Amino acid sequence: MSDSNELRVAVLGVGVMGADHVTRITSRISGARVTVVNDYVTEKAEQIASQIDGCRAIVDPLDAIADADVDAVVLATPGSTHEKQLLACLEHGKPVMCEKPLTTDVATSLDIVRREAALDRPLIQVGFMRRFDDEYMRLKALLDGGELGRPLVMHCVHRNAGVPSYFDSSLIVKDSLVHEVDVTRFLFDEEIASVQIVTPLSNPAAPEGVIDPQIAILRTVSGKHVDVELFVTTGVAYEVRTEVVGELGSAMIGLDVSLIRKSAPGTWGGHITPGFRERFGRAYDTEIQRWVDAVRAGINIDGPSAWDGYAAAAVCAAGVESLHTGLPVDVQLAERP
Ligand code: ISE
Repeated sequence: MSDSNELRVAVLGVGVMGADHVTRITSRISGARVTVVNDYVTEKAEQIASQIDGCRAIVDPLDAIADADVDAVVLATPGSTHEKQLLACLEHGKPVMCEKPLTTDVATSLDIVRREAALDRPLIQVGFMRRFDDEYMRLKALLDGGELGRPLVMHCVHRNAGVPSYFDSSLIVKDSLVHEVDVTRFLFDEEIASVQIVTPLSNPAAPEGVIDPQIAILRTVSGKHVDVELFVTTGVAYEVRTEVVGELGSAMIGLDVSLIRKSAPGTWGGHITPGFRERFGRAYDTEIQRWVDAVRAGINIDGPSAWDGYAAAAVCAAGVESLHTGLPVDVQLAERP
């Protein structure tokens, strides 16, 4: 760490999420500063570095990880590059906050889990930000407190106004459903045993060949049922709702109820958050602040681990298989190291 005891962070990938993290660390997070940025669009990295005191752009991501001015790494690069970059972080002993996915397939995710397990302490945290959202934290506390009795069923809605042009049907599982996969594991503290993807009539506004909406049905090991409506081309706004039904009652979050306005002629209503950065902005702040604090304290992670990233990948792989067959598919999970 630097003389000022501030954590010196490299942010790799300064597209939408990475640039957001640079702003977050520079202006809202205490105890950390961005000393290195990297992006395959080198001009973008240089332009961002030029706006931050003491920050440099480094062209090669592996050089950025190894750099002597870097104590810890935020990975917001495309998922296909994560495996190599995570291995470099493990090799150099640098704590890393890795945006999902851990890697793009189950085998390489498991390999990362095993390699990390061979070290004396964890280095990898995975960016499932919903665990840091106030509403999800309150729901978790309610469930853990036992006031709803045993949870039996969860209904979820996950809608996006639109998605990038590279999105295909399987990314709706791997990039969108993955959040409800993690939420299920987080709220219920158990693994998911099987996944089924049901495909209703497709939205005519969805790009050619993209099956949207999709309904995911998850069954946990103890038999809890979770259903998720995934609809990523609504053209409306960002909607993420979660309702848990337990033996003694139910609880719902994500109603977007902030200011309700009533006005002539006889209308009332409010605003829906446009996208995930607005809806989960505070959760991202909490996630990064807690990660910075954990790294500075030498604990390195305070949130979802590499195992959580691997388990989510295993569930999504079963989901993609079910997308092709329409049948429930059992999740294959390795022994936890
Ligand atoms: C995106 O990558 C996210 O993480 C968003 O939270 C999710 O709503 C969206 O569907 C994903 O593509």
